[in-house]
Amino acid sequence: MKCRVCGKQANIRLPQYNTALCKDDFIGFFEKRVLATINKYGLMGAEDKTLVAISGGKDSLSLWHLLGRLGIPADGIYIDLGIKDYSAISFDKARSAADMLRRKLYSFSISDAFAKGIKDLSAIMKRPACSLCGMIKRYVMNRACIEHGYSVLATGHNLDDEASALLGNLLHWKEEYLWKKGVALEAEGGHLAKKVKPLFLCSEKETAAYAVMSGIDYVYDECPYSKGAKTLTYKALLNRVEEGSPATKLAFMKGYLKRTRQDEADGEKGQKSLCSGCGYPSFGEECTFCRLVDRFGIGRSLSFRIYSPEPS
Ligand code: Q46
Ligand code: ZN
Repeated sequence: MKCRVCGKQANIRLPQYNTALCKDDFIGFFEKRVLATINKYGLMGAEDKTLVAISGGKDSLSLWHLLGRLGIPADGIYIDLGIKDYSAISFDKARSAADMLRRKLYSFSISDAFAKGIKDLSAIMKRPACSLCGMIKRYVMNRACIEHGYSVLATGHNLDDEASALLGNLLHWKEEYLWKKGVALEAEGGHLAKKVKPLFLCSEKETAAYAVMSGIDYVYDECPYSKGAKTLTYKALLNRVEEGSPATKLAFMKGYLKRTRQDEADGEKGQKSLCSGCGYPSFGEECTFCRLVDRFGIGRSLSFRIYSPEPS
């Protein structure tokens, strides 16, 4: 198998593009495609200040690294879920990336804030760990953006994440979420930072290959609570379809983006009010995060640790 660009031995086969590439040409190809997504969908511009959601895994660290290579300055934010070894190792990887990129890393610890890790917190709240974790992460990261002057929050969601989530929403006809899975969600009235997904059209396999070929040191283990998640079943299903018909996932999500109706994605904006506790958008009198902190009798101000690598 030869590299389509230089004719040397290829390191990766990409049936969805009907091509095979060597390491260097694959890295260039991947970066160009992400840049094309950023430009095509106007994800971030020179005037933006970007914060990247870092989990310590391949997607988020690849994204952070790649933005650096593209000359797009971005700091990182890490949420410590209080899952013993997994959280400690993940934070380590995030900090090493901050050192390498010479960028700031904000962190927020659930255990410090609530004196409980996500598992105990979910048991007390009688809410699945992932649902609670998602709510806390969305809230805390958005607040970090607003309080620290970042206009854009970039996440490492990849094609497989998005396609499996969309399939799940379609299978269960969750119409309220159907049009909210786009590549960007615009900012709102000084309360919500813009959310973007630059890896939206890159598969999990490509992102993993980019991380390995670029020498990015990431945490290999998945979060222990991801096991058994329905999205994994949908991912496996889509991969089987993809094996027989390469590029199906890409066509599925490109078709979705063409049909995304911003008015529907924005539909909820008008229905939201502002939380009486924190002033951030909420569906009720008080937002879910404020109800959570109230339950634990802790204050509403959030404390972030900021890790700033020494300038080189
Ligand atoms: S939601 Fe669930 Fe993930 Fe949170 S508890 Fe782990 S698996 S990290 S994206
Ligand atoms: Zn609130």
